[in-house]
Amino acid sequence: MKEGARSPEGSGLFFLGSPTNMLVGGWWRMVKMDKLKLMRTAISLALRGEGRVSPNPMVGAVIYKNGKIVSRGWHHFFGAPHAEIDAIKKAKAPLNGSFMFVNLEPCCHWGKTPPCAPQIAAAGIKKVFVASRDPNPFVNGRGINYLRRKGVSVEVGIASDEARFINRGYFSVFERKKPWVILKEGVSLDGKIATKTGDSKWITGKTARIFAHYLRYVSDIIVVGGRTNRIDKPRLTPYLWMGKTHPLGYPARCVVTKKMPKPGCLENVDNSNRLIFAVSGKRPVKSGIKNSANFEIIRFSNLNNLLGQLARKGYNKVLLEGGGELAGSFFDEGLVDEIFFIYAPVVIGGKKAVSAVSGAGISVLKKAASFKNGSISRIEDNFVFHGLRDVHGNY
Ligand code: AOF
Ligand code: ZN
Repeated sequence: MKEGARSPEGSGLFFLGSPTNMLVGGWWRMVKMDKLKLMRTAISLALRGEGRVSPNPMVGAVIYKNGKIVSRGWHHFFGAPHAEIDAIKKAKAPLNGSFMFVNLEPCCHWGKTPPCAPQIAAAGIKKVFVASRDPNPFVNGRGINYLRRKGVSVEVGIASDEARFINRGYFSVFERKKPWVILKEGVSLDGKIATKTGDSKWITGKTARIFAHYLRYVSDIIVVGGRTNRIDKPRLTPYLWMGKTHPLGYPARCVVTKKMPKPGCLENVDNSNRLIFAVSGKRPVKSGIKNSANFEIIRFSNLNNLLGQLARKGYNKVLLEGGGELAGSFFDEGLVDEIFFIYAPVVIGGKKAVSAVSGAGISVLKKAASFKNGSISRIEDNFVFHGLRDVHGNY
């Protein structure tokens, strides 16, 4: 099958095992192996690492033998064994002649952990189904070639769109040299994020806010504008979401501002999540605050340049959380990839009330940022619009 193509449902016809197997296991095991379903199982295992593996990708692996799944593995957290090794280690019986389904090409390089491909070959796995190549230049095709050289067949491309989507931040950093940018807005029906006096707590309901914290949890860095930071003093941590912590203290936080931070304006530096002040302009840093393990001041020339710096620091997925100026600037530069607009059933009104998106805006409608694959879901009284910018072909 062509790399990158979707596989049709149940396309794999495999005759598994010997006649004895047929008698022991039932005739149905001989009939077909549903490759798409097995790959989707691998993808759902990968998602168990959500919020804990970045900047690594989420990876899941299924081992299938004699018509059934004999082991399941995933990359649990950053620095932990890779999915394939987790699955191989958990298997209770020899794996010779088995099939592996994994959503990312097995690696063949030494990172924090040893390479997976040699261990797959050594386990006697006969064929590996890979959803997508690993864009990491240390891997990118070499894992597949290694396996083939060792006599393991490899088929690439099953559910590749789904596999790329779950790791869209990871793919974005390698392919576009910038993180994937998600904008989250909690808005009134008339598109306001605060009243004319600046009152903004809270527009959306409690459960919708828990969902917003889930979005924080699965992001690598949360970005806000300087004004929002000064006025709202948001903690920018997923404190409403009860997920296990990330070994590197993700999500980090980033305040994008024109003003150098002054000592005393850093209420939110006092916890373990890293805080970056990104100050526009190139002049050398003079702020009276020293960089530390948890705090850093960086300079940037434009937002694209800022995103490049964040990608190089290991942040694959950026969550923008306001205010309207910041969201507007990202739209003006065409840098928003995905949005979650959470609408509360209220109207705020007022010319001076703060809009969700300001910036320069556009002058003709055909230039409006539009979204594809939009979906609407309901959280209690709130409605969430989720969409991807329609410029993306492949995520
Ligand atoms: C896999 N399976 O489960 C993952 C892979 O520092 P390390 O050893 O954790 O290696 C990180 C790199 O390994 C990462 O950048 C990506 O290329 C690959 N991730 N590969 O075969 C996995 N997490
Ligand atoms: Zn690996």
